[in-house]
Amino acid sequence: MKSGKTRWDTLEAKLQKALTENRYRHTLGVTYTACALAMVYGEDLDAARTAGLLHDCAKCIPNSEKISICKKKQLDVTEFELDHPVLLHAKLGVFVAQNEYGITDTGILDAIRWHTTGKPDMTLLEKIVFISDYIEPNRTKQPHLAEIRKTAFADIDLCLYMILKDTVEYLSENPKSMDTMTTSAYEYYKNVIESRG
Ligand code: DGI
Ligand code: FE
Ligand code: FE
Repeated sequence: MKSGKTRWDTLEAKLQKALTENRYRHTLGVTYTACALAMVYGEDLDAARTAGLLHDCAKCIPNSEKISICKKKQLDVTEFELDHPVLLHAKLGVFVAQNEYGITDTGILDAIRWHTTGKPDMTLLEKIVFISDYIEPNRTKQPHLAEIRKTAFADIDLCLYMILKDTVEYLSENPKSMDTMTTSAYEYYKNVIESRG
């Protein structure tokens, strides 16, 4: 007799073990937010769901271990990322998603890769995961959340710009900690919005 377990059950059970309770709750929040955005903008639902579930799969690995895995596996990380381990879980997440969760879809892997900093000219899936990470219902601390949440479902590029603007502002208290990709993502979407006229 079949167990009735779907691949979602298996994936969720594995993630629940790899993450803290709060991180798992956040992960589910990102996942259903990503699914809702995929419905609005016509992204593949299974891809959005998988990327949402896995975006923080490396987040709960202790920082020292994050750094040692990156070095041991010769992952292409910058000195800047090694100095700011908060940034490492995105790149390491790609490695973990490939090696521990069997993900081969490059669109999903790229959405995991860019979910923290964003980047210029993101794919729809990259945008969906980046935005969902910021607006999922368990988030409470960021400014302008109500407006940003509403905009996510109405104007996706404007929403990206709003998030990147607030992120750059938040990080500018400590400008040396800003990754160049965060800055270029912000500049890119600022230009997209301003060139609309
Ligand atoms: O992993 P999460 O907590 O769900 O979210 P995340 O992957 O977006 O990481 C959150 C942190 O990343 C948030 O505090 C802002 C920070 N961040 C984004 N861009 C940069 C950055 N931190 C640094 N140091 N530099 C950046 O360019
Ligand atoms: Fe993250
Ligand atoms: Fe996250």
